[in-house]
Amino acid sequence: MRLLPRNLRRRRSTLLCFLLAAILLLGSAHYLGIFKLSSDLTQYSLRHIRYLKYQQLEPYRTGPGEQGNAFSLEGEDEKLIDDLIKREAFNRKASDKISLERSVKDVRDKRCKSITYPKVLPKASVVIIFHNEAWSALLRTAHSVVNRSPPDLLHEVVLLDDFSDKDFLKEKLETYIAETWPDGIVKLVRTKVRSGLIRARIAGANAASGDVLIFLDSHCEATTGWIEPLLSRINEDRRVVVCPSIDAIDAKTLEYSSNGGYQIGGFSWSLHFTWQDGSPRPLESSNYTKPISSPTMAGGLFAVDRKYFFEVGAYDPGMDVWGGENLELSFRVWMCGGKLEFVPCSRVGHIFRASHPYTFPGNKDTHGINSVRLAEVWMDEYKRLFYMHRRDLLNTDFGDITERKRLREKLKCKNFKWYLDNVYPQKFIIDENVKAWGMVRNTNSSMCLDTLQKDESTVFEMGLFSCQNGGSSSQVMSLSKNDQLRRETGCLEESSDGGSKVSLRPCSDRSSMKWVHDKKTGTIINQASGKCLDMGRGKNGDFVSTSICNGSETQKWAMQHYLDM
Ligand code: LR7
Ligand code: MN
Repeated sequence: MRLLPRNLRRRRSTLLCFLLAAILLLGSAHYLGIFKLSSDLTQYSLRHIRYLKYQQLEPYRTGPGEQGNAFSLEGEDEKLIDDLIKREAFNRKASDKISLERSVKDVRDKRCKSITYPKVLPKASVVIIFHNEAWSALLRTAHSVVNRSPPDLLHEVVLLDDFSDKDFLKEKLETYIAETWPDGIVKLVRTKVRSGLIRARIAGANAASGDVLIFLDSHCEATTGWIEPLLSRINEDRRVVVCPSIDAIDAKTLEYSSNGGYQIGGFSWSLHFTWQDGSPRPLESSNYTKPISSPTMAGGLFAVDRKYFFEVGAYDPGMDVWGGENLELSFRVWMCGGKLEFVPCSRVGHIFRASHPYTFPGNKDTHGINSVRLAEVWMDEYKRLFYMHRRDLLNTDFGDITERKRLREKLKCKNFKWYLDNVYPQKFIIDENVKAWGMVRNTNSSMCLDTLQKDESTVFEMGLFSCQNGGSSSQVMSLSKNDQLRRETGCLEESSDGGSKVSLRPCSDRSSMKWVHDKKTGTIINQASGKCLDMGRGKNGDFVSTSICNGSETQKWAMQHYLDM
């Protein structure tokens, strides 16, 4: 062996000593958690970058769809676009061309902008559930939340994948998230089976650990200042469930448009969600910016204290795929001691799609069956009005509801009548507090007034159809205490243009919408014109009209149930 020169030998041993010391040091450093400290430092600086990004004013951007403007694909074949919209329920191609971080105008009322919220507020876990959502719609939702929430208030964003089978939602999505948000603010969690949106939201809530849960659909855009009013309201009262005001993002052009007005939630007796005018509070009112109580929520967008969400019973895990959970949660929160509100200063856009871009396993009417579960648990004797509209569901197998009934007992919830009287006094109850209700039968024939299944959000001519003996909800009318012949939202009105037809349109106080019915003679006389409701026979079949009262048989009517006249 060749000996090394003495000086080198010395150098080698110093080197060895040095290495040994380094290994010892690193080992103990690791043991003492110093590495963790360094990774914490990295996390810290990543977060710091997000802080800085948040603090910068949103840059003014130009490009497709920027500022929330409409974007149309120039030169694209309209027919192809229509086909795409039919297939995917929105214009995915346009969405794909718009930046994932596009700007949207600050659509808040100016009074909202001068509100200062407490610096310290509970932190939010934003839970976004999705099943086979389009890439750009999903990620634009996530970006809008991260970019427009003060970092101090955002605990995490949970993307809950409800067992999607699209390839791009697998590794590609994982990589995108890891590279885009290296500080881990956005987490991806997946269910192991297709759960449907109700169980998916429960899974999302279970995966979240922030103080407040904020649920969003996977095709939303949060706008400036959206999160502060939600968190601040829950900070004041942890039993309030708060909804942002929901703006529309057009399914074809992706245009963000603010409805600006006051809308709150209602429901129809067939248990569909409906929008209601939120007045009487006028837009000019000084308390415009205050939260406004709402009987129901649309379902997809709301904030709730995380612990309270579970205390009040989360969701009914027996509900499948889509529908009904929004009214169930609304009734339950009110009946069990909580409140439900919309805050006009928090604005979030949602792509309103005309169809569902996903399958319903088993092709079941999940909205119908879920609604039966909610009616059976929460609506007491008022479930009769639901079945009146959905006779087809009377003998459906709706599964086991004992757990939900037990929950209602455990929480000592109030009854549905309390809810109607106190939370939704403006709701018209077809068969209560009215003079008469049921079929309106022309006594001379076996014909009854019938909507002929027309869309009741539009104005249409009232029709006639052979009486179904109470079997068809399209023949149910009520004669109210104030002499309106009405349905849930529409009233019978004599045409104002002097024509003799009668139509059904949104109720108001006009005298052309008032009818005086004489049970003995059978006449139904319009208060404005003094004419009688009449049945005509035309070439195209029977029709309803008004004509000078003449005692003829065609002017005699009887209602199915008389209560108080
Ligand atoms: O099996 C499913 N699994 C899911 O994760 C089916 C759906 N989903 C996801 C889906 O990807 C989406 O993010 O669930 C979310 C809601 O589904 P949508 O967008 O198809 O529902 P919608 O917007 O048509 O319906 C409204 O009513 C539903 C009733 O069950 C839900 O409560 C929706 O959240 C709700 N959306 C809103 O309230 C947005 C505002 C619209 C209004 C009015
Ligand atoms: Mn939606």
